[in-house]
Amino acid sequence: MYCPGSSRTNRVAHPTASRYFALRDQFGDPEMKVRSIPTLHSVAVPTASSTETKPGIKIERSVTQEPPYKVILHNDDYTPMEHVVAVLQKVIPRMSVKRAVDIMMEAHTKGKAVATKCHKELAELYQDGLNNEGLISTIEPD
Ligand code: TYC
Repeated sequence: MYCPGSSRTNRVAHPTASRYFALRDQFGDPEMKVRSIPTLHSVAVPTASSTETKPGIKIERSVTQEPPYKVILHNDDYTPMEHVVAVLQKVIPRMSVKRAVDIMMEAHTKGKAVATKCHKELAELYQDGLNNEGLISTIEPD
């Protein structure tokens, strides 16, 4: 959601947040694109668009050729589980408590878990966000 000047969006204080906003200004809001396009990897720079017409409604869709990346969360022996869940929710948009708990438990029991999949630049942003909050994450091509 683009809300210029909104008090909810601090554009300078947090390095991860300000990089997010810079990317969003450059490419548009990835959250909006996910909502409007029902494909998994459609959060990057639109490289094509199509216009579909239903009675009285025009739907513009964009698609991307960006290759998908996995953001992988790694277990550690010291971070409290509640912190892991809170950080996942803070850093990754639309992360529900249930999904965050599932990801945290998978990392806890198996050593690692895929936190999300997205295009490379966004994956790097999420990796930085998780690691800056004390978690261990890596990215790799899907
Ligand atoms: N293993 C941690 C604990 O027992 C919890 C934890 C889960 C830490 C997942 C990191 O990615 C992680 N407190």
